[in-house]
Amino acid sequence: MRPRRRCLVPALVAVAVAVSGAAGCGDDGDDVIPYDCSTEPRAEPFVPGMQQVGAGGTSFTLVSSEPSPPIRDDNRWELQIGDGGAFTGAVKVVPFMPDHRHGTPIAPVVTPVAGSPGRFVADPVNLWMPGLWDVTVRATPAGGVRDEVVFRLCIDG
Ligand SMILES: [Cu+2]
Repeated sequence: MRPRRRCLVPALVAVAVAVSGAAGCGDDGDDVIPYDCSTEPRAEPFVPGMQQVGAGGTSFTLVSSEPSPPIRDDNRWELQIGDGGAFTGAVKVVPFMPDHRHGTPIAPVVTPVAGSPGRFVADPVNLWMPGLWDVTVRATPAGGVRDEVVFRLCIDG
């Protein structure tokens, strides 16, 4: 089901509005376009420790979210790449709204957790609009082949 839109703003304009912080369509706290995740069959329910395996065989675990479940706005995610703690390399997190064809104006900063191989923190995961989000987690091991998964989550609002 596609969300009802109270106003039709091209995605780029909506992102620009979000970046500028100006009140506008869907940006003002009192004027959020509502979205009922209980009627969204495409999303996976958020569960701490939820895991997916990429086409290349790499496991991706969404260990935790703060807040939990993720909310509309900034979230801090902890991720585990690989099972054996052997992963070293680069991790990228890319949130995207497939229904609206836009991402997020604030790129998550992904930082390895010292002393915990394969463990990363992504902050902020800025899910700024209620609705369906595809959050791609992409891992490129040092000297290896890139693998990725998509966590498809619904943000109530
Ligand atoms: Cu959107």
